[in-house]
Amino acid sequence: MSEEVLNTHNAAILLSAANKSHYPQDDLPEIALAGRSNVGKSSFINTLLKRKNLARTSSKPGKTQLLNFYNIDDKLRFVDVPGYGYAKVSKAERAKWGKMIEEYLVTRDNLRAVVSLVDLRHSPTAEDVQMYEFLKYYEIPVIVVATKADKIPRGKWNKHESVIKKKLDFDPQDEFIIFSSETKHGYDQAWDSILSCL
Ligand SMILES: Nc1nc2c(ncn2[C@@H]2O[C@H](COP(=O)(O)OP(=O)(O)OP(=O)(O)O)[C@@H](O)[C@H]2O)c(=O)[nH]1
Ligand SMILES: [Mg+2]
Repeated sequence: MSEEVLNTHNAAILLSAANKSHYPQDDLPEIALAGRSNVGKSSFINTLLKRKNLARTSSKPGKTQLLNFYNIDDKLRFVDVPGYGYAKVSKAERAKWGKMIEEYLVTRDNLRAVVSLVDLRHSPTAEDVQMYEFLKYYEIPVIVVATKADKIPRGKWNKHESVIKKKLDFDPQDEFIIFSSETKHGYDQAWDSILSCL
């Protein structure tokens, strides 16, 4: 369990970066959070760190514009990646976003795994599929977290999981976690998977 390995209370935002020149320069392992805007990336970080508002969450999508690096007990970092798929974003902004994410995912030696968040309620979007394919192509370890599980009855979880896996062409070697930031369902499994990637 996480508490034996890391003091998760000792967590704080370290810096925000738009490009490589701003990334922290050391060799601490990093876990990045990727997913559609509003899927619950920041909430996932807050839940894992048992904090209400360390990573800023909002009901207004498209808020996180930079890569936000969170230091966890000087042993690990979470990197909150701005969400994709927000409609009210210009073509130019979208291209800039793509470059920023790609630069981080492809060149960052510290990166140990990407937590790819999808919404358990819905079939993955084209961009969700694209992100998963991208990670597989670059052989970046990926943990798929299907969140907002509290919003559908437990009896339907399996069916929704199957739909998501099918659409993603999910690799059975990867971890798939049903999660809720509301109920904390999946908390232990999420920490176990993350720690096993370090
Ligand atoms: N019911 C429920 N609501 C959630 C859950 N996770 C996140 N939310 C809500 O969904 C909204 C968006 O959550 P965020 O964590 O800000 O999403 P994000 O992926 O960081 O969004 P961007 O930073 O815009 O990309 C907020 O209103 C959260 O409270 C969950 O597991 N269950
Ligand atoms: Mg966010």
